Amino acid sequence: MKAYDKMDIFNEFINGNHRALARLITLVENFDREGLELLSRLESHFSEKQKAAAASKKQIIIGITGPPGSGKSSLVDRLARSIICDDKNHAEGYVPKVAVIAFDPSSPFTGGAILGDRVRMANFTSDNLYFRSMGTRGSLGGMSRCVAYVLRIYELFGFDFIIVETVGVGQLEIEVVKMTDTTIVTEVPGLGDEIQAIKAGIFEIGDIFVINKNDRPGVEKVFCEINYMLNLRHDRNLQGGIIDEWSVPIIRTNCISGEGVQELLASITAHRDHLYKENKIYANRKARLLEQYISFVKDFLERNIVAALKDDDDFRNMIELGISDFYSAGGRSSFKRVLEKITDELSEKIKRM
Ligand SMILES: Nc1nc2c(ncn2[C@@H]2O[C@H](COP(=O)(O)OP(=O)(O)OP(=O)(O)O)[C@@H](O)[C@H]2O)c(=O)[nH]1
Ligand SMILES: [Mg+2]
Repeated sequence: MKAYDKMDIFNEFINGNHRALARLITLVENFDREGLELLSRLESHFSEKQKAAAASKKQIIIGITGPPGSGKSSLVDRLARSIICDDKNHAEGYVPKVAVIAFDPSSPFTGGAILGDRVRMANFTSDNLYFRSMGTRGSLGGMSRCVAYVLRIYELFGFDFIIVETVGVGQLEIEVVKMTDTTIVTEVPGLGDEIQAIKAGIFEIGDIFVINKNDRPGVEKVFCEINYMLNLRHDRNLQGGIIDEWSVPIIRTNCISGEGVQELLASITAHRDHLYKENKIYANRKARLLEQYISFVKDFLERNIVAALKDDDDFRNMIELGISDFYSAGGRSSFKRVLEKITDELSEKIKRM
């Protein structure tokens, strides 16, 4: 790959070059200082212009989450294909741009198609599609921060549909879902009695439910279970006063035949229009920004404090001496000194940021 210098990435990014986009993401993924500076410059470059453009294009971030193997990647592939290739999804001949970020480098679906740091979807590639896969190594804070950056880069690049596919179940999934405008929860028949999303704690935030693999037996049972849970959720929301007139659809899909995919896309655009109509999209974005700051601060403080603690001679000495009782006056005063010292170090570091 041609080496891009900083200036090139900036200009090429503005010109819509996918390789500049890829370079910037790689830099930011590594928390490279230059990459972050570039991102800041892009933020100022785009600010007002980009906000206006995003609003007129109704840019949206979609999260797809659900149990392993439920067909998330297959759905993303189908959706991207439909958005880009199907004339009926093009207003006034405009072909929307789609960007995907996925966490499944080991998935059989995308596996084997790894090209450098990019993974293409096995079935579908297009100039209007950008696909990026991410490893699942590193701390939760670091990873969610990384996702937040990549989403922001996608927004700045001007993609219309930004899709995040999460892995299995867990904390990262919830963190990621909090960063999206529309959350799609996938379920499949035959996984057992319990709806998987309840276990993961994401049922409450699903905007659209999908029952994929509708070619398999047991679809109606899953439908009834989701429907029942949604009614409970609705009742709770009524009591709690959070009334949202969005009625959560449950869509049956089949990724082998493509059945239901158009209906899913229609629900996605309906939810997008709903968010824009009520100006909820901006409230979402503010909430996302808040989460991003909190996640940044947590990650920053944790990393620095833990490193400074482990490095501190007085602290190590306390451990050596076995001062376990840091509630007692003796332990407390030496521990207090350690904390004061590392706080000073940290504030020096912040000044240099
Ligand atoms: N029968 C049937 N198989 C499907 C359908 N959709 C996807 N599959 C298959 O299910 C398997 C898993 O699909 P993926 O799209 O990789 O599922 P995923 O949720 O992305 O999986 P992970 O990312 O590993 O969690 C693949 O072999 C797909 O071909 C469907 O509608 N019907
Ligand atoms: Mg997948």
